[in-house]
Amino acid sequence: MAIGSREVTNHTSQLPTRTQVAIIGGGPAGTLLSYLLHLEGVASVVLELRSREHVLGRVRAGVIEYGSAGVLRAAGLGDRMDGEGFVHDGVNLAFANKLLRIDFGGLVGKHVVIYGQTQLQKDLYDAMDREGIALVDEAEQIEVHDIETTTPRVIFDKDGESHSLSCDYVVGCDGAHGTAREYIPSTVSQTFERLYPFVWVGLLSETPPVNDELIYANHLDGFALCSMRNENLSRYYVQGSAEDTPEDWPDERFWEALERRLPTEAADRLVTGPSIEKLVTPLRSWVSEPLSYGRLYLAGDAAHVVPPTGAKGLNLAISDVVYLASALSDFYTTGSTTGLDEYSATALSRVWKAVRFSWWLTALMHRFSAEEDFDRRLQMAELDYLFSSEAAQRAMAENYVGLLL
Ligand code: RFL
Ligand code: PHB
Repeated sequence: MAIGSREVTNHTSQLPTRTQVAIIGGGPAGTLLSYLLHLEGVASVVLELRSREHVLGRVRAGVIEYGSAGVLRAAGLGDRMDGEGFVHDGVNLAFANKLLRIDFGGLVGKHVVIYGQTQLQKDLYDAMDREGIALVDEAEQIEVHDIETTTPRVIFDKDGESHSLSCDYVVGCDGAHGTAREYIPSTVSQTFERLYPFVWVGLLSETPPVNDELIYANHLDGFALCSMRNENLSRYYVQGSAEDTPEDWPDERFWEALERRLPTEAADRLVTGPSIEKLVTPLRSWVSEPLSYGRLYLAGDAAHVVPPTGAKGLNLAISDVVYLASALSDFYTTGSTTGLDEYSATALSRVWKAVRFSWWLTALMHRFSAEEDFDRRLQMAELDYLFSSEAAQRAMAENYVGLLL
């Protein structure tokens, strides 16, 4: 069978040829969507470019918002998160050698859960396997066809043969470097972007965390963040220059920079050790609108990227797919497309609030090289205001634990 210019070579394989929802990308957005759809009785197939080992090897997010944790529990995916994750009732901001604790519990009566994205991804794969939900890994050369019709199809290569999957809907969950969004015509789609002139250098080490809650530090040398995965696994980040590579940050340089940027009371407790992982990640805010076109929908990093400062990326992926699963389930149970028609606007309204919060926290906590005295004074005034105003702290707490879904 020829589709476009491509020949579908395999007619006999065990791979599915028809489903209700074809999902491109098997990260948290794609796999959670497939699982939520399964709970609603909707069939899907996930097509993932990489191997499972590769996906599980990516060290990424660590903070699960209050509402996201609720979604995972309601879906029956919360057991290991609740057993092995850490509930954090607050977060700390450091400035001028002082620590300010933002007390989530006291200010907004909520918390976040510290649980690695890698662990959540493993839980999602396990749940899919248990329920027999189809995931095709190492699916290459994915092309999407006929999204302007009611019978779209996706073709892809697996083990050197081309396959065709026909479906009712296609969802692009293929992350920031994916291609699904390119099927939305440029006459329709618009992107909004803000680049930041620095990177985060991240280090993972088998050492006890310096603090039992996260610390975000503003220092004249640059930003620093202390996070964790468990009692003996620390995750630290320091701000580096835009052109830095991991080789520019040998362990000694990293630890020295981190120690200097923390308030003395924390720095004195810092336990250093060899890094077991080091990464450099650029910071940007980026949104592609709209999130749908014809029968193609976008969710997660495929549609929007935020700087990690607010810990929002994974949480936005979760809220997008919650909206989308509910809209698709409505369609299959009642025939109504209202939820699907409104998906883009509904999701974008939440996305932009997280874009704003991540931008605000990034601007507040980093050292901008071209920073003028005026901008630095503004940063200091805002931090001073946060340190002294309960109203300002409540607004920060409300955003950090996550706005309502
Ligand atoms: P992912 O996780 O990138 O998954 C996309 C999947 O699609 C696959 N793919 C394709 N598959 C088929 N065909 C193609 N052509 C494909 N192209 C790509 C990829 O292999 C991949 O498996 O996107 P998703 O699912 O939308 O999830 C988004 C989150 O991963 C991301 O937002 C977070 O990791 C961001 N993030 C954080 N988010 C938080 O909520 N809290 C945090 O504390 C937090 N910390 C972070 C972070 C991201 C970081 N980095 C490295 C960017 C810390 C860091 C350092
Ligand atoms: C992490 O633990 O990796 C982490 C925590 C908070 C952030 C970003 C990353 O804002």
